[in-house]
Amino acid sequence: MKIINPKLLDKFIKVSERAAYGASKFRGKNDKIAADQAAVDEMRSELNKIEMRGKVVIGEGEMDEAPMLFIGEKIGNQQGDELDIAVDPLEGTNFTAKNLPNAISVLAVSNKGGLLSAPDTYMEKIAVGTGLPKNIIDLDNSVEKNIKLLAEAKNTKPQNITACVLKRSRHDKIINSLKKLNVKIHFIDDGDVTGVISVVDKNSSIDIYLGTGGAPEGVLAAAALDCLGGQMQTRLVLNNQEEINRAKKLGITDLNKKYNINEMVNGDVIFCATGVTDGDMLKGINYKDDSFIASSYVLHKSQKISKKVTNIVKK
Ligand code: VTB
Repeated sequence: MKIINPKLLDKFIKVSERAAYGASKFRGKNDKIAADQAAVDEMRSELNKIEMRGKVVIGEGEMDEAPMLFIGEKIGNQQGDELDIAVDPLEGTNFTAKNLPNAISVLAVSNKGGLLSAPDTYMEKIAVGTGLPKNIIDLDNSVEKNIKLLAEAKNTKPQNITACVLKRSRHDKIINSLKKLNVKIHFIDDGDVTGVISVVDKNSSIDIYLGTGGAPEGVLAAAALDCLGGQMQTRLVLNNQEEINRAKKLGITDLNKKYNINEMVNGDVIFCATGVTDGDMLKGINYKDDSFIASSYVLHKSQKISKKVTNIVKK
């Protein structure tokens, strides 16, 4: 496997730290757009300091709809290794605007071609943690079948399983099936990157994530699970010709493909997430004189690095 230069790790941590700091200035200010913009500005300027020939493969949107960090944008100083970057400068714009838990700034890095270039559409997602038989869950199984298989593998009953689901009306059918099985449901309002990662988090009681959320967030979560050893399966939801065209433009030919992690993430990968507001996984940004304190979740697959880092950074 071609390794991503480990020396770059600290630089990428700095990127998500600065983005989180940018967004943190807008906590509780009821302005999602300003919060997102501040995160984007900080993230982009920090990325451009890094010695790399970087390209955004998942970003703020396609070229005609996003002025910055658009899909295809070249970043870095255009010297050094060719890297692909997936970014979500602010995952949880609502959380930030309302100063609610679980807003994060997040990015993933691979060698060129190592991340699925997903369109900004919806994606069906299902994920479970480590230590389970391979391919235990499948998007084409009924909810009942997936839960029963998971309960069996965990040597327990469905009523002892906890599922994480985005609170959306499109999930009513899933929610009804879970309720019939007496599965405990952990609802989230937004932030399914954290939701998916919670299946591998030892401090969380979540056993399975299921539902439909953003495709970009799906690839970011896959990058984290790839380092941590969980299982995930996804499928793009393309509702109309316009979405189909966008997917095709990004090189997707099989529109109904079910992706396993290794089809979304190929080879070495780095994942960095920094808390904006306090959350289940990370503490939010804290201000201290002319500095800020940032806590981040950092993964580097080839180096087997999985750590939480707290840094004091000059504003
Ligand atoms: C999720 C979640 C995001 O969008 O992907 C969700 O992770 C899905 O979209 O934090 P809808 O809000 O349209 O249902 C977010 O909630 C916001 O980007």
